[in-house]
Amino acid sequence: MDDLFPPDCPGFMHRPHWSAAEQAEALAAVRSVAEAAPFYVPVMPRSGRPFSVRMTNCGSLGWVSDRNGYRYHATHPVTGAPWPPIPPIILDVWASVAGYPHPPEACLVNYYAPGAKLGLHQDADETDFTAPVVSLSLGDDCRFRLGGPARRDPTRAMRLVSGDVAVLGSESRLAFHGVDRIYPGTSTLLRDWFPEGGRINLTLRRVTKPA
Ligand code: MD6
Ligand code: FE
Repeated sequence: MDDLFPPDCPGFMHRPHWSAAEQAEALAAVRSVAEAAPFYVPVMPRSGRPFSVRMTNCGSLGWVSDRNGYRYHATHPVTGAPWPPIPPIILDVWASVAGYPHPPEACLVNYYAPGAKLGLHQDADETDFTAPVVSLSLGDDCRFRLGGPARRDPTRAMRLVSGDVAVLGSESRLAFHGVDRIYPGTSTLLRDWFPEGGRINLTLRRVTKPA
């Protein structure tokens, strides 16, 4: 069943957040991030198989994947430069929905071209699981899949649309999740930047325990 706002997933929250004007402003900020830190094609640990999603980051730490594994790193794997700061409009979302008294350190920026997807995974490379992961969507709709803390747990699908926020916190912090597919042509927001459209997802995370 699609399009559920699951009532029975403690710690999971999904709702519209950014207005159309805010989405345009956020997209311009993300575009500036990608000018300083270009999208690159990450590869899976061991196999070296490329992701279909392109990635970049902002914040003091960025999430990277290469043949050696997944980790957080302070610099871009291709340019070697520090990641640009997280734009204020994105930090504001964390401040209003995270319920966590310290700022995020990492903002992973994923770009999905129309055929891209992201397999079922857990966000478990952080050391502070008391902070939620806050996710924002811009551009085309997608089908997001959410399960439980074990890979074999049943999953449900829901549609994330441009401007939505989704939060994985408390009992849902380590829930498996992924993106089954993009629905091409459902948004014009990215048109001036990516003529084929697609979707951008931002995931904000606290990586280290605050001192
Ligand atoms: C995406 N999202 O929406 C991928 N992770 O493109 C994630 O992997 C994710 O939405 C942690 C918390 C929320 C998420
Ligand atoms: Fe994730």
